[in-house]
Amino acid sequence: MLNLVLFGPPGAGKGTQSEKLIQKYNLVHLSTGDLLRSQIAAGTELGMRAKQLMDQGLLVPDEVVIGMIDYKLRENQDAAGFIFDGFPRTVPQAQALDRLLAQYNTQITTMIALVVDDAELIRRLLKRGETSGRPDDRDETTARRRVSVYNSETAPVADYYNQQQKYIAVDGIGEISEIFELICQNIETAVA
Ligand code: B4P
Repeated sequence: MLNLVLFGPPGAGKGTQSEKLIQKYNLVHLSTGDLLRSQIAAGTELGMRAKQLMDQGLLVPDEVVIGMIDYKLRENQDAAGFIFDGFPRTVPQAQALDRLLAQYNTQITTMIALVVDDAELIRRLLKRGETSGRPDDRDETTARRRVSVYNSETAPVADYYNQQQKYIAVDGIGEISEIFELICQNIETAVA
């Protein structure tokens, strides 16, 4: 089973690269951002609570996203593997993911971290905001807050996987197709 964590700051290209990876490796795509936006679109109570935090560029509570991933893993027990996009975003989420996967006698194969500098991230988020309609992309203050939340709450997740010797950094600046090739080369080295 191939279980990938695609990691990186907001706007690093996790969603962009995930779309390509799921096709190549036949993986189930679990994006907590997409799952939360579906809850918002459906107008659920969970979605309404998440929206207040997401619109400000803040993280949704761990138990909410862990519960969503737990549900999706149970729903997809026949999958060839998973790509976790935007999850885990905190160390407790990473620990919970290990526990959840252990229930299915599997584990994370590798974590690919997309490395992009803050100025480029802000530029991409604001550019996406011109067309996405996403409230969290709408202004520079919110975009900067998201990058700052990443640096304080999410960056330590890289150490968690580094300690397990599963951390691989990939330069996330350049052509989307070139970055994809680099990611694939690293995955193939990791599973060889
Ligand atoms: P997410 O939906 O995960 O979104 P993201 O971090 O904004 O973006 P991503 O890295 O996927 O960027 P993309 O490919 O789109 O999170 C949204 C919010 O949900 C969070 O802030 C949080 O509130 C909440 N949330 C989600 N998961 C959570 C969790 N686990 N715990 C708690 N809260 C959680 O790329 C961005 C832009 O760059 C696009 O326009 C793209 O076209 C462009 N781009 C991509 N690659 C490029 C390249 N190589 N060159 C130039 N542009 C590129």
